[in-house]
Amino acid sequence: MGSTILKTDYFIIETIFTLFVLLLRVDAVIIEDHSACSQIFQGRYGEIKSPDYPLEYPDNLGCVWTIKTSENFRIELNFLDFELEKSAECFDKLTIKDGAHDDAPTLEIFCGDDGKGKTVTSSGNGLYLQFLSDESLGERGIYILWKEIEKLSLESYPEGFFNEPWVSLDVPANLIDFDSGVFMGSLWTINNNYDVFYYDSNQWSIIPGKLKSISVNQAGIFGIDSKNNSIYWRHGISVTNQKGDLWKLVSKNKKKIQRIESTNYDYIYGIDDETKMYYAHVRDIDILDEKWQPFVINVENNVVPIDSNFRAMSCGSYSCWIVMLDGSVYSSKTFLGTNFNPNSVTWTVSSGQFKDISAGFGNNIWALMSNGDVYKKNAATSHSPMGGDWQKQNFQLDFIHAGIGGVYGFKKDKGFV
Ligand SMILES: [Ca+2]
Repeated sequence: MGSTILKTDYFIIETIFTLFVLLLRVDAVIIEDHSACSQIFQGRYGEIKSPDYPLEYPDNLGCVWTIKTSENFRIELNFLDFELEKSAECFDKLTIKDGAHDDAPTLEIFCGDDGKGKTVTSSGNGLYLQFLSDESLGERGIYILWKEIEKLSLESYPEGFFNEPWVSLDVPANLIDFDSGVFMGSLWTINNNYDVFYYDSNQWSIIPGKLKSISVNQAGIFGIDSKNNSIYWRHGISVTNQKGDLWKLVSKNKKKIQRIESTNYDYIYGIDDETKMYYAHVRDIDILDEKWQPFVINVENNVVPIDSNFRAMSCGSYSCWIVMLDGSVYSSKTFLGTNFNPNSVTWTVSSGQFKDISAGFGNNIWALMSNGDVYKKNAATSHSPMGGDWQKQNFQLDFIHAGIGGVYGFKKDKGFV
């Protein structure tokens, strides 16, 4: 009974917090003025959204977003969403300049859905973004997370970001699943009692609910109830509401999904109790049971498509990686992009004793072998989605995850970030 009362308390606290955030948001809407959509961003990280996002942005915009971070840092932009008017002529466009002023050199010009899923890095501590819309037709717009990253020489950069010394982090005991949040430093995890924990880059708090699998992407936090197998979702994530709204029941889980995964894009994946995998777009989350599509992959030199014996999967910025029950790995040879369809690309297989793979934002892919050995690939890009060769690392782990704030490794109850 004691634990039930505790749960209720958390629920009330969370409800009050949610109402408070809603009030703040209403205020923000009232003061919004589209003629003044330009903003200057400073600090260590933040988010940029086009006016009215995720609703259609207005016509005739000329927004300038300037980002300035500390000396000796660079800025990384992660494009969580990007949908502008579709036109070969770039009627609506985002121009990114490598410095905090208009006459800095142009890094990228994105229109249509060019920017979606992309990562853009500055060479210095300033960026200038100009978003222009013409006099007709809009789309959902732009949602970018930005963060400062350590400035390194270009020669060492592909190694650099994930090559810093491991930092020790206390974590709840007996973890069974783990994912990093959308915001830098935030973490979600569950233990072998199915308790849910959230880390806000400062301290752990317990979240109501009992889950056996958890996964986070920009569309929210997805969890599978440990008792009745239902799928729950927290959406409404923002800088002021990093834990998202309250859990919402979205599916009774007729497919009997046991492990849920989500990616940098708009898709979620589930592996059922017969090792078959399914995928769905997050816009269909409320009718998930009807919308799961079988995940079937066509492998080069192999006539029969693969439709089962899946153990784990991870999609990074450039490629997807699937670990099979026999320890081999399938990877997508071409960039899967935002209109994800696993049947539309060719997959290649590598044999081995893989236990798990994690491909997050950025150019690196991390693999954990069943004996605890850790391997890393560098230099994955949209032109070379699979990156370079696997390189053995000089440490062993029980669990690994590449996320937005870095790479997280665990050895028994000891956590490292
Ligand atoms: Ca337009």
